[in-house]
Amino acid sequence: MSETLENLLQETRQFPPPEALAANANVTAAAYDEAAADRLGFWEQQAKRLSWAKPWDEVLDWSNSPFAKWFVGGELNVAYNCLDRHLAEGRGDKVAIHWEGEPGDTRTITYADLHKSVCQASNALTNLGVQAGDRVAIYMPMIPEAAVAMLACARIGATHSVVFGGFSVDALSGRIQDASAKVVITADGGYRRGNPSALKPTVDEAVAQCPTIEHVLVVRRTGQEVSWTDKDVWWHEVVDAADPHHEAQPFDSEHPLFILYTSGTTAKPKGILHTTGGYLTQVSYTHHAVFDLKPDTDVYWCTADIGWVTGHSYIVYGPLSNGATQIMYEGTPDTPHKGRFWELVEKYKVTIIYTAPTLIRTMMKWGDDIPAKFDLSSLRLLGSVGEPINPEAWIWYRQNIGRGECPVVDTWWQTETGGIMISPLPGVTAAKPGSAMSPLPGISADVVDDTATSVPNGGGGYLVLREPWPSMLRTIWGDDERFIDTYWSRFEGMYFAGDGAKRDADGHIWLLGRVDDVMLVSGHNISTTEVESALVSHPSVAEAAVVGATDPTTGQAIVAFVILRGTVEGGDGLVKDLRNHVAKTLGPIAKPRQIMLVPELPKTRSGKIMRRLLRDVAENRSLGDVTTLQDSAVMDLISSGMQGSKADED
Ligand code: 6R9
Repeated sequence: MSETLENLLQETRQFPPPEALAANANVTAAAYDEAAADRLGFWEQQAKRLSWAKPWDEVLDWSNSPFAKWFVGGELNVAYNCLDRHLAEGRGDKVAIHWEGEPGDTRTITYADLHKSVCQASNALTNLGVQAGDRVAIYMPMIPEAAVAMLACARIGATHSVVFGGFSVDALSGRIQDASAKVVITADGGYRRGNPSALKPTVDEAVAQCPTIEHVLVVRRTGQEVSWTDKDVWWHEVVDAADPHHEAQPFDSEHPLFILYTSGTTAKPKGILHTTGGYLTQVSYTHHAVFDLKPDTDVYWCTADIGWVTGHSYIVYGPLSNGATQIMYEGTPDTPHKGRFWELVEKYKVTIIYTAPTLIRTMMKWGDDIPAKFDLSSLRLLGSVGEPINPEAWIWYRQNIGRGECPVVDTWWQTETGGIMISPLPGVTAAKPGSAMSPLPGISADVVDDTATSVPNGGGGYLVLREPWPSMLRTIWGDDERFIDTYWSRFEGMYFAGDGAKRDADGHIWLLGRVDDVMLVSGHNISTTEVESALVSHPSVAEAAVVGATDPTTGQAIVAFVILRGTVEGGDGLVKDLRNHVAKTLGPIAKPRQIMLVPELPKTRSGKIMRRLLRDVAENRSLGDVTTLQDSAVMDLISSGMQGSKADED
């Protein structure tokens, strides 16, 4: 990307917080002032929301940057903070998790129940020879035992590495080997799309390539037949029989809590390392601040999988440290019907939901009539994470899920940042649809140009973080050099996130997608996000992905892949209409050369659009690696459609 990113999309709608929410908000505008006046003092205040066995001597040691130490010398136990503390305060009978299996089986788990299971699992892991500092791989469906396994590791100081339950043998064995894990915790399988989906065979194959694994701890979920080796032990035999008493030992604030791998598209996955005190401080505070959680009355639901950072920070550690009551759902949103999510909101009277733009756009495609069938009146706050949310999807979410009343918080962060960094505060911010708005109190985010100079309002460039933050990654597991090269070498003294962003006329931040995806059309840098948002603002469009394809006259030309809303019919007339709509919304420079109407888009398993594959299609190349794709058949569908279409030039 050269100097700046073009700033094409204008959005003037703005939605102030509901008065009642603002009047009772957990966090008010004063937090911005306090943090601005004394950033470290502010984070110290937030750390005090937790229970520490030993206080820290120093808030931040940045002398060996970019290797940070937060709350230096302090000691705490993460599981104690998520469980024992609530029991000690008389909240043992409060529901921690309303779990719903895909087939409709349910479990209600109180904080006392969860504490007991975690203590038993801690003792069982200790009996299997796991000690503080050892690594444990977790490869599980979305069942309560996944959270129990993570918390048990945290409790005994073992570092967990959760691997998404849909990943392949190679992905699992590569991650086990990289971290030299000693134990894998898994299940026979889980339910997905109405059927049991096996996990154990993948683990068996992976473990055969991983000599460091001493034991495999297996939860029985589906009852599928499994083959058994002498390393395997059943969870119901060793955990359920274990002593329910376990004294949590405090660990150093910088003790490694977990490794989570981010899969770049081609390179070897990076093992992002998070530690104890700073991580818990920030995820706990941001969950309290951004979701305005009232633990006594709210029913919170984050729809992410535990295999992603969102599941770590906003299913397990943030909500449980705050004593939340939450929903955990095993399956897919369309099983057995497309209203399953809204049925669950109605059933459990969910008040706060946190989901991804991909899901919101899928719901738009399925049609407004589906959520309209359910009573969603319990909802009071809606969150979004994972990709830029197009303004029209934001509005759809607020109108159709939030009755036109609920604030929407668009939260920007990454596996590497550990917790939310840029987001509205629901009781303070008058949010604009499509904007993550402002850095949270205590966070120094900026948008800079090529020379690391802040861009003025109205300009676009690179999103950077200028100051360290408590839940920042500490390194890439086993590769400090790569940590420095990847994140700290593009701009001197700053963390570069890899995302493009712009600042609007009021200084609010808009995420514009990965800088690798930025298109260069006749000398203009155009963000994929803005063109996609312009397409989604057409009433016929539910979802869009755009890429820059090599073009003899303009350098790159914009090629768009579009999914229509439920009942809309495609055709040449519509395609022409869409191209004109983009030109009208963003200017002629952004008019797509070509628009393909497609039934699906290629997405990663966490729901992010894989533009790389679409670029291959648009440039008629053979497809690269598709193993991280959610559904590889999608690409065949798109490629075959593409061959039949001619470049549709003006
Ligand atoms: C939490 C998570 C991180 C990347 C990030 C950015 C994109 C996430 C976003 C967003 C625009 C938001 N991203 N949230 N883009 N607006 N609210 O998703 O972590 O899986 O590591 O992905 O996701 O591109 O850099 P992770």
